[in-house]
Amino acid sequence: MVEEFSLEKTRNIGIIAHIDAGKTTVSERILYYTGKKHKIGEVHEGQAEMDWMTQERERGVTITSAATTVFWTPQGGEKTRINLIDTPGHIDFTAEVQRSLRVLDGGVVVFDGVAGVEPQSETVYHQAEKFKVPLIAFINKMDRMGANFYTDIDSIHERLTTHAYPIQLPIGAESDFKGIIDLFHRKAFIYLDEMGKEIKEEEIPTDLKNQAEKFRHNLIEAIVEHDEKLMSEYLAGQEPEISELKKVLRQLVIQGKMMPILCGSALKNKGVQLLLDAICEYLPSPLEVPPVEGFVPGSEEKQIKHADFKEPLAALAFKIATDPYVGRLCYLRVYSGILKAGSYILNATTKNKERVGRIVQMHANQRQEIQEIRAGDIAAIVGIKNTTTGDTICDPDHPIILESIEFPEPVISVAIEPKSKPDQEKMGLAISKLTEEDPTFKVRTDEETGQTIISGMGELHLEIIVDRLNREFNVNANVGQPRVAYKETIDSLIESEGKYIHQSGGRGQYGHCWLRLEPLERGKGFEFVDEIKGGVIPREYIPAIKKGIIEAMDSGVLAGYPLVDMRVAVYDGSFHEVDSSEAAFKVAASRAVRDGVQRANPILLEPIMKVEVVVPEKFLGEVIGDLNSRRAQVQGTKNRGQIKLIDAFVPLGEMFGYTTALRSVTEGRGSSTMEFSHYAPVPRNIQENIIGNKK
Ligand SMILES: Nc1nc2c(ncn2[C@@H]2O[C@H](COP(=O)(O)OP(=O)(O)OP(=O)(O)O)[C@@H](O)[C@H]2O)c(=O)[nH]1
Ligand SMILES: [Mg+2]
Repeated sequence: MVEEFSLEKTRNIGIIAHIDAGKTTVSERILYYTGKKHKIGEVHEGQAEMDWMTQERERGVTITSAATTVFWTPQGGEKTRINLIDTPGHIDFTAEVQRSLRVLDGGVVVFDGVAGVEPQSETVYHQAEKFKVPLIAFINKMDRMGANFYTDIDSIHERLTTHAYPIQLPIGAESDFKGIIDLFHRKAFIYLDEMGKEIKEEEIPTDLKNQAEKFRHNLIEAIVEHDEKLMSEYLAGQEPEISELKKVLRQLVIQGKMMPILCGSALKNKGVQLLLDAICEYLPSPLEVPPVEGFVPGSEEKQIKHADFKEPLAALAFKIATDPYVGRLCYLRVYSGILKAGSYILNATTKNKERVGRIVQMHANQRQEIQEIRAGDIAAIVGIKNTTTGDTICDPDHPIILESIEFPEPVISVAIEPKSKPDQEKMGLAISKLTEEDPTFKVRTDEETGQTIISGMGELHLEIIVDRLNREFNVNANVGQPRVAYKETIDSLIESEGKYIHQSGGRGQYGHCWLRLEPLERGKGFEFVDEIKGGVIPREYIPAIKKGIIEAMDSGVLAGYPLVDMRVAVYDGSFHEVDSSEAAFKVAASRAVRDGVQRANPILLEPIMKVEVVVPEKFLGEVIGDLNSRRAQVQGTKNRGQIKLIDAFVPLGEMFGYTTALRSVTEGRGSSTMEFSHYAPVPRNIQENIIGNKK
């Protein structure tokens, strides 16, 4: 039986950062110091418990976020239960970060003590901001050669927020990194043993006293500014009680107005206990975050749900995983009420009623059976069939739909061909399981070539999928070269008639509709509008018309890429008492779309990537020249010491092989990162080429 915990003493937190900042290493230390594990597993030795997938262990990279639950009693505080999610840093797995942030109450953003704020840490920081997830910062790797706490702080101020204040300072750096100063209490903690368990508390070293006083002063001034009572004490020359200052800081963190900065070295076992203290001290409990909002299904009526066991159940499914032992696992964050094993629930998104089988608490890929999940908690249910990521699970008598989770569109694709007939069968099943798990993994059939095309967020993402198909699902397949996932859209408004009429003897076919196709803003996807009045087309055929439109949009007229960013309205048509059918209207609508798109100035869209290149100054000219030849729009350059940062937007199609090219131009000293930004029209001449190649 899992201990019951008051909500006040519960934390739901995520660890987020740029790739390789040390998130998993920090998580492993958390498992160790909280006593969940007695031995530390290292990422680079393929032993980290939170990186449990074979592919993660082989590559030393986190791919899927892993959850666990630990207990920690902070200095001078009460035992607290922490639900922790370790997220991946690689941009290809950004969906894992997004879905985690959507259900978490707080986060720790980890920085590399040498590199400071890196592009992906900027991205996750802004995602956290968007989901209103308060953060504390942990500057890790203080033991590494070149680690510099103070330039890291500058980079946080410059790139993320000026409202970030250290509450600790490091003692020494690089191989001399010895301990940590607690600014509030004016204390130094010196780590004596390798495992970081013997800690000596002492005076701040003399040579750091001035520095510590300066930062302490800044911290306190920043805090009292937000509290009138403390401010007047402070102005009267009296320093407020530390407990009072911490209380205000806690509120500021929770409101997203301030980010405390801590430091340490996870690998060398320094600073993690203090980080755990800070998680309990400054990050919110489920009671301290705004209640979740939703609406009553089928209406616009808003509803809020408080973190309260007594309210009706409301929960969000944020992750589906296939477990080799128990089958389909559905991870839930319960916002209100209690979900009990064996009870009946409503999936308000799909309107399905289902019975909850077993409930399990997850620790990486291990499960512990529990009887219920309470408001404010995270756990998984086993054996639920018709629920996917983003669905709301609720009390059948009190339906509510919570805001779903939005995911980015896949930008890269490969053709995949099973080697034999049995492989073909297995592949279909495997792909449908994988698409259930991963909302950024899509599959479609190319109408012209008949090939199966899988798309994802990047080359690594697809490589991992193909590897899983092979090893987990035993599918042997040939895989093509990665290609850009283009899209098609229209550039002008058009009206289009679609007919499917056969009336020669016996029961005929009669479907007839008029559609208006209209371009939508980039990224808006597809909108369907029903403008039929006076029953020119009977109600029951409208869903079939919508289906026909969606089917036709699967494959555009230029080169067979999916059509997006279109509003389609059905505004007229006719029907026949006997001969009309859903099938006939579906075909009519598909025809109207195909014909209309031809005349509506179809254009090809390509993914544009936000690229950051880091190079030593002397290569700047050459690197920019090379970027320009790749149709880049260089946004600007910045200095970081002797190093230059170049920001640019570059079409994905021009970025294949860039890492290698950059390395050869910069004698191996340049590096780059990219992430998807938006879709934009392909220039005419290049469009011709792409279409030509496809054909
Ligand atoms: N020197 C030093 N190395 C560290 C420290 N923390 C982590 N590392 C190393 O950095 C590498 C990456 O660490 P991970 O913990 O896998 O980083 P991550 O942020 O989880 O990476 P992804 O999940 O792939 O984004 C590993 O080789 C770690 O051993 C540290 O404090 N000091
Ligand atoms: Mg990791």
